[in-house]
Amino acid sequence: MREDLYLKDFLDRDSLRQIQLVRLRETLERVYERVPFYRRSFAERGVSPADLTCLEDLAKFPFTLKTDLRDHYPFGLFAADMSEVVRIHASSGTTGRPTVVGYTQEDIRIWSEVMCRTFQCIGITPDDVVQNAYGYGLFTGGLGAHYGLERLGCTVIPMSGGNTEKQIMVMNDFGVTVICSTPSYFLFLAEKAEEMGCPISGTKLRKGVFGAEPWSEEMRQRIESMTGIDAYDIYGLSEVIGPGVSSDCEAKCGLHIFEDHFYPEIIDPGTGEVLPPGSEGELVFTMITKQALPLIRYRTRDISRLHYDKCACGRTIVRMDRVSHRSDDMLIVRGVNLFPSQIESLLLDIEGTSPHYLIVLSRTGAMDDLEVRVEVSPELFSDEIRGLERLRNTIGQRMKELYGLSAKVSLVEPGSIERSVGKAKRVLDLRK
Ligand code: DLL
Repeated sequence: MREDLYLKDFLDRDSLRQIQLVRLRETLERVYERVPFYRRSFAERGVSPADLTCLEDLAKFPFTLKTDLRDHYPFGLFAADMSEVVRIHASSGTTGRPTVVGYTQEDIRIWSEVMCRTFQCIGITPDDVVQNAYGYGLFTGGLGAHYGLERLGCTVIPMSGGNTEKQIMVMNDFGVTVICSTPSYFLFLAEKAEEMGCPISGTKLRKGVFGAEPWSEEMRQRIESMTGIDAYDIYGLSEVIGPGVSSDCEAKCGLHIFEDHFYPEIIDPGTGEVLPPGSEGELVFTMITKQALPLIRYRTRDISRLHYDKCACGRTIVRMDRVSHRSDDMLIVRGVNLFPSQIESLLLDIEGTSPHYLIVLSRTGAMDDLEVRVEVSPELFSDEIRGLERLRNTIGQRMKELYGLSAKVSLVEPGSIERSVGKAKRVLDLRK
């Protein structure tokens, strides 16, 4: 146990707010002095760091968008000299240039601290043998988790993603007790382990640290019942630090934000107005201790809620709801707004489906076509045709009842939907 780091999650809220205010002021001054973009955007808003007298004053300051990072590609928003920058990571968007982020030595120290606190939240100890199957490389998952695990004192196995058969061999032979990966990759791994005749339930694995992509509560339950492990959600994004922004605790009732480093707000994505605690809206973060790339009011596009009441685990730091969708992943099908996560919850609530699915959108003339492709369980697939017919009708009916949409439901063979080693692709939109 890293008592020194652990205690930071239990500060009384007044002291925490005091710390946040001091750090926020220092950060505003830092970017104002060092980053021409911020000097300009503050001036356009008619504000300067001196206008911050309390935390709520942050609402007067302008937002930072992903496009601002792209426009200043690669290092234009850095607030540290390149001689102080010791690491670069990048996240590849779907189009164009990647978003580039940088870290000083101190940033790396803080990143390992928040990752260490993440693992402590989940109940991982130095006795654990941890298989880190997040990708090592420009993606922040691999190295981010790695440094945190070492700081905690665990035995880390730096597997990275892919090479699934070897992952299963290592898991068995090295007595792995914890795995870190995307939830979709873990499902793939569990399936492969079953095929190889060494199911996860027969290993020492007890906990999974899953994140980097949206996954539903229904998916958590499926993973836990299929494999017998405890599944935890961790959240983060490269622009803020990587993984280590927030984490489930053992009470599993929201993710604790390490708010002595990342100051959160929830805004109305339409108007930009700050919403009161408990409201659903877009998460915005200001990094109050980062040196190389402290972004002010960064708009994540991730939708969540903040809860300031004390958690059952005793932690006082704020909790956020799991991110089930982003403001920009909403599908509009024949005028109906729908998120992929809603389809995931619907599918996994029905017996006989497997957690592998794909949403395919296409167009015939002016009409949108929605196809929900889902793998069925092997037992059902080899069953008589009537069972499949019943399942297809149930899914179709629920789609109509819950979302008012008719969809073509395709029940496909186990293993036929493409598996990913990193973030899963759940939507294929052929309309564009
Ligand atoms: O995915 C960092 C990370 C690595 C988080 C490992 C957790 C574990 P990016 O590649 O920059 O960084 O992607 C960030 O992924 O804005 C969310 O939309 C999504 N995301 C990350 N974690 C979760 C999660 C990493 N637990 C983007 N639930 C974010 C839902 C998540 N979405």
